[in-house]
Amino acid sequence: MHRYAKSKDTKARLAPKQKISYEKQPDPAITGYAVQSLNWLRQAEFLMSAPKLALCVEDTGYEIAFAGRSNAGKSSAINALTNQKQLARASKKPGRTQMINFFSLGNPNQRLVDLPGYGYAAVPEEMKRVWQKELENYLIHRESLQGLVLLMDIRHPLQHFDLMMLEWAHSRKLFVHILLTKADKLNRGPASKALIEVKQALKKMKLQFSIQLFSSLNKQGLEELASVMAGRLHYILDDNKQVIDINSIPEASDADIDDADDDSEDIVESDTP
Ligand SMILES: Nc1nc2c(ncn2[C@@H]2O[C@H](COP(=O)(O)OP(=O)(O)OP(=O)(O)O)[C@@H](O)[C@H]2O)c(=O)[nH]1
Ligand SMILES: [Mg+2]
Repeated sequence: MHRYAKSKDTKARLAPKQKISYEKQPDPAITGYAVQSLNWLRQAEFLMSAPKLALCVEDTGYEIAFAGRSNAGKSSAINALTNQKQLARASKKPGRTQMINFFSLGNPNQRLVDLPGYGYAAVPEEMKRVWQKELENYLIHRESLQGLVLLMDIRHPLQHFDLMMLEWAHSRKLFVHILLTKADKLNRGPASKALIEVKQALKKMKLQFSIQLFSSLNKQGLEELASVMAGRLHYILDDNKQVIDINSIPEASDADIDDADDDSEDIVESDTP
């Protein structure tokens, strides 16, 4: 036993020293589209707040609304996503967002919407009734609404109002992407477990919406959310946006065409061993 321990020690001493790198490696799952989408969302600017549907910005173009229970982290998620500290008003006090808040994304026809939370018990009954009615009106009648980002605290997912919202969205074929927020409140293992459990519960209820972990605090899940949203908002990558006016391209002379052929031959030759 003693001899073995000694030889193991010697072995360790003789082994070549390996340099351990602690540099964060880029996640291969993060695509160029996700990165560009995130950059695009960072252009967000406050447009207006409306207390009711009739006073909202013109119902044209595309918008995505952040919905969920009061205090789930909707306003914080919008701030994290847009990399702006106070774009949407977040607060420890539930019931902070009391209007329908619009943010434009580079142009007024692509928008983010921060909705008041539902299910906050401490709001007076009458006020709650009016809010819920306006929220309902918005969800039912808003034509530019392309879908919801539905936030649920990872520690209390699928509460009564969440289920009502999901059932309703499913019945109307409204797109929903779910965020399990405040994922930083759990360690990585329990957070992954919670994600699996919610996925299974949704599957059982035949509510097959996309879902991810998210933390505004740790900036976890921003790229994934950005690419889902950009897709729904019809965002086109800048490269594809370049419109080429065919008439502005001069006709090529015969000499140009000869040269071009020569170039292509060069490339083929250099690639061939
Ligand atoms: N640890 C942690 N706290 C968060 C996170 N997101 C939000 N919070 C906190 O949760 C509280 C509520 O956040 P808000 O973003 O105001 O929640 P909301 O859903 O907009 O709430 P309402 O406007 O009332 O509907 C605040 O104290 C935030 O700091 C997160 O990812 N991690
Ligand atoms: Mg809010």
